[in-house]
Amino acid sequence: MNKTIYILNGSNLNLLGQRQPEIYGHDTLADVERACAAVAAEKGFEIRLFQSNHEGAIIDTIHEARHSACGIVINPGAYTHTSVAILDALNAFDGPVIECHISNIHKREGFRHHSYVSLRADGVLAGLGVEGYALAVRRICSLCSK
Ligand code: CA2
Repeated sequence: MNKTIYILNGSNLNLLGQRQPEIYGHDTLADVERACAAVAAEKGFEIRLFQSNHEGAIIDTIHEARHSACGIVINPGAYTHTSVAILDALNAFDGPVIECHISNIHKREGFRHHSYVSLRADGVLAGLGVEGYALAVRRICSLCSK
């Protein structure tokens, strides 16, 4: 069985740790990658972390995941609230999907309260900071070990 977990990040998340630390904290995506790789390795899995500001590139990577990943952790950034296309791509993926938001989107502006991706996600984390990613990876490991 495939033991790779894809960790997909959407728009502006390349800026993590560089701006707005009061909302998103001080850790960078490289820190997220290290934390997730450590959790995955404990369980005998590996990760591939990907970030893009382009919706189509995220969709292409979800298509790639159909053949290369056992599960997906996804923080689509603002595409969460707008992208039927990312939802459609995730609906073509057979494994578990966990949606992860650094901030608590339900405590923020009304336009962040709706997520298209939640219509597909098997679980949703929001407001746990970047620690949410490693928790999501742990959950994917457990779902992919059944
Ligand atoms: O809380 C989250 O993880 C979000 O997915 C982050 C998105 C936002 O549009 C969603 O509503 C909630 C924004 C990501 C922007 O990331 C930045 C990180 C550091 C500095 C600037 C932007």
